Amino acid sequence: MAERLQSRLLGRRGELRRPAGAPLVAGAALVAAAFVWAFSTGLAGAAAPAKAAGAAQAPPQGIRVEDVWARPAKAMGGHGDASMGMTGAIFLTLVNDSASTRYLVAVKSDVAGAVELHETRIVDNVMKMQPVARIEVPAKGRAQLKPGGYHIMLLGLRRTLAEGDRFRATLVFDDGSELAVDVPVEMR
Ligand SMILES: [Cu+2]
Repeated sequence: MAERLQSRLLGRRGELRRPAGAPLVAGAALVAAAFVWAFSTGLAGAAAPAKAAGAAQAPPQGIRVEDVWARPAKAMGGHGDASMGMTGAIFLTLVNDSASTRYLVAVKSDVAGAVELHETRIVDNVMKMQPVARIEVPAKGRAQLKPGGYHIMLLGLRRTLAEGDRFRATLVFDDGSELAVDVPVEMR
């Protein structure tokens, strides 16, 4: 089915390509191709077993996740630029029982084209989000990712996150360790 869609889109790109509209058409074709790609990988992801993502890294020592959830995100909903596609956010609390400070440095998930660590700050009475390189989880302490503060931003969602859905995300720490979490989509 994905192949059929793709050839149809490629055919359409061929028909539409003409010198006058070349840049615009190329852009539209790129967007269309991205949709097909997201659609086909979404199908593949649904069919493949969860462990197909590759060799598992060692889990972080003494780190656990509490209270993880993601906001429902519909097509064209959420915050962000519509040209980026749908956006979503994951919130959680990281608990560090070890004597070493750990840093969350990245998150991976098949549901989004890109995943970033973000911080929401009030600047001159305006709420702004900005990417951060890492989030500290202090030794014998915790880091709370919550609305209005740190969060995990899902950019270019490949599917709608409906209330009651669950999806997989993998947290990556500064020591190379990884922790897979099962994220429920909840309305809070
Ligand atoms: Cu954000």
